[in-house]
Amino acid sequence: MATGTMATTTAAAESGASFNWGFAAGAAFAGAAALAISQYSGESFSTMSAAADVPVAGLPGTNQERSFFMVKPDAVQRGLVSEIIGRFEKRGYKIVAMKMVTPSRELIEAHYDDLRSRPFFEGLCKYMSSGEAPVVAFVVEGKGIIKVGRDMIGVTDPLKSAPGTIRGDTGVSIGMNSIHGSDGVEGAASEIPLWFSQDEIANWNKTADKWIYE
Ligand code: DAT
Ligand code: MG
Repeated sequence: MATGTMATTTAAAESGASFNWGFAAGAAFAGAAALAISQYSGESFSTMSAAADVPVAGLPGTNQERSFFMVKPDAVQRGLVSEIIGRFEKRGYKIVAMKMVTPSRELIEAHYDDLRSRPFFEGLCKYMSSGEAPVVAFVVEGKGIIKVGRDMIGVTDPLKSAPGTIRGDTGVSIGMNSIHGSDGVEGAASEIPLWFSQDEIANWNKTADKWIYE
């Protein structure tokens, strides 16, 4: 049928009879394209910049609270990146930064600086910066994310983490506990800028928020 239509149109075009129809169709197509372009680059998009003013570390206590998370090498190796990050998306949270990193020893030492005196510090740094697998660092934004993020993760030892939590669902070893999450407002405020520069953070408006926040 399409071929027949094409043939008819071509034959008619050759005779000049379909000029007006062709012009009309062309004009309609051009109009649609112009509309699409104006929607894409027009005011409704360019003025959507309310999120632009959120500071890198977020605004604790508001819907723009932010926390830092990292899928650890064990979970990257086991193919759990999407499983872990998907839980935050499903919960309704907004991901505002994400990258895969093979962290240096220096970066890991700075990240775990408060644990320097602990007996497991050396092993922890060696493991996290071994290079045998990267980590996936990401920043999540949303109401209560610092505490809720920790609740979603579970406690430090996966064996003691409740089923339903990330650690409680994915691991059995304390040193291979799938994910890191900032433990408080201060932790988030230091970890987010340690891992991400300002231009690596996407201050975007999530239109689905109107179905998430009442
Ligand atoms: P969390 O990651 O729950 O905030 P933390 O900050 O006390 O726990 O420790 C950082 C990481 O160090 C933890 O995720 C896994 C490792 N770790 C903690 N306690 C440990 C222990 N007793 N033995 C081995 N590794 C440990
Ligand atoms: Mg911690």
